[in-house]
Amino acid sequence: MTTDPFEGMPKIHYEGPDSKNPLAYRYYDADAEILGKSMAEHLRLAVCYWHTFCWDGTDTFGSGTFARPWQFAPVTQAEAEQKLAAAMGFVERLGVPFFCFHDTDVMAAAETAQDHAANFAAIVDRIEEKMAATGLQLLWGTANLFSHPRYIAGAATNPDPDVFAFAAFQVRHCLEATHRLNGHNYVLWGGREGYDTLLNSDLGRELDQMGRFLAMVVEHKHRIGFPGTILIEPKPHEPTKHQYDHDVATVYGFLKRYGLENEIKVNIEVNHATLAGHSFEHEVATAAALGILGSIDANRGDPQNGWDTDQFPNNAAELTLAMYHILKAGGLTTGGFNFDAKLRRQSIDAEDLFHAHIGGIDTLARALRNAAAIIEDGRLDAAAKERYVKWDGAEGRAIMDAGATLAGVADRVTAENLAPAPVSGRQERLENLVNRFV
Ligand code: XLS
Ligand code: NI
Ligand code: NI
Repeated sequence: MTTDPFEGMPKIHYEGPDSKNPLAYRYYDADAEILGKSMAEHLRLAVCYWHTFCWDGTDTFGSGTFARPWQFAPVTQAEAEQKLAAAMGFVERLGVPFFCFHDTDVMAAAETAQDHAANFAAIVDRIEEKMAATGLQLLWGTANLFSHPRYIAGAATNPDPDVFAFAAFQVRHCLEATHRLNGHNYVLWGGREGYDTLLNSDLGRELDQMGRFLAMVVEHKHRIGFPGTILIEPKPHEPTKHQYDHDVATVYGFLKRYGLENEIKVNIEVNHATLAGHSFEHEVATAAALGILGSIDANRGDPQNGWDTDQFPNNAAELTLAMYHILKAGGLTTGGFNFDAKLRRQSIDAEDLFHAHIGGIDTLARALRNAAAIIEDGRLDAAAKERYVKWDGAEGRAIMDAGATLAGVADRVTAENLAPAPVSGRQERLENLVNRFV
């Protein structure tokens, strides 16, 4: 069996917007400079292991449809190595710098803790060699704390402390491996950290368990000297009825409560934002305002379907405002854009993997170009600033001053006969302005 299932597939290059070649970028020009940084530095693109190299097309109603020889859960070390070769061959051809994985995506199957540690360590050695040979980098690692039946009732929030311990075991190994592989971040998505019914769940106790777990992860990060960022990935539900890391604002409240707001940031996934009833740009703007913007899982939902369809992004207009907020926040630092996205089940050709990623990358690149043009134009930012101009003046500063009192502020209303007049929010005018750039 060949170790390179993409033999014959070309390396993907930028050919510009007029190119008719479906296997070329039309907007993503890695070295092109946008607002003082290359597109590659802005986007920090990553391919994910789980959807792109593990999921075989299985859905609730049917079995796998992808006859890709390397696309199955690896049972043996040889299979794990075959998958690794396929994965790195693909990422290299796309010309993106990063990849992401769950521990269980990359390693040979394991039932016991001993086997888990041994099998994971064996493949991490190979990953390290591959990274050295190819120059590819790890955007983030994460432990799968939701697929194995032991996590049926959650990991850290499980009623059984032995399951908490098992989760600690997996995260310890995965965090240490991520450190060894110079990963830029470590992600925690609380897949089953929530409940199916409140009839059997002690919500307060489970939140305390989760707070404890995260504090331990942070303590271990410092103990081993991992310089990357710890990220929580919010999602409102699925597979649970309710997930505790519901959305960015909920995560921030949780971090505050457990004193972790300066230690942990968020990995925002587009489809999770929309499942929570928010726009993606709302989640980005909220994280930026709270100082916890970390990284992005790029994908999209289906407006008619209420689940995490994880499709590849294909609408640059829709992503432009989110990109605008990311740029205004100073960009992603240790984070990047990871394609947590999967093909549709009928996209059975290996070549379909290329089209999906090329389309997603070009969509992000186009949104980045649009957002940069809006910033260079300056009118949108000026309009928003103009609305608050009085807050920078004497009246606003007097209110924000720590010594200001309700009575003192109130007295000014009568003393100065205040009669503030409403001002237009000019929403349609601003919408038209944005539409000039998308
Ligand atoms: C699932 C999540 C998951 C995380 C990593 O909905 O998006 O894929 O990104 O565990
Ligand atoms: Ni995700
Ligand atoms: Ni998701």
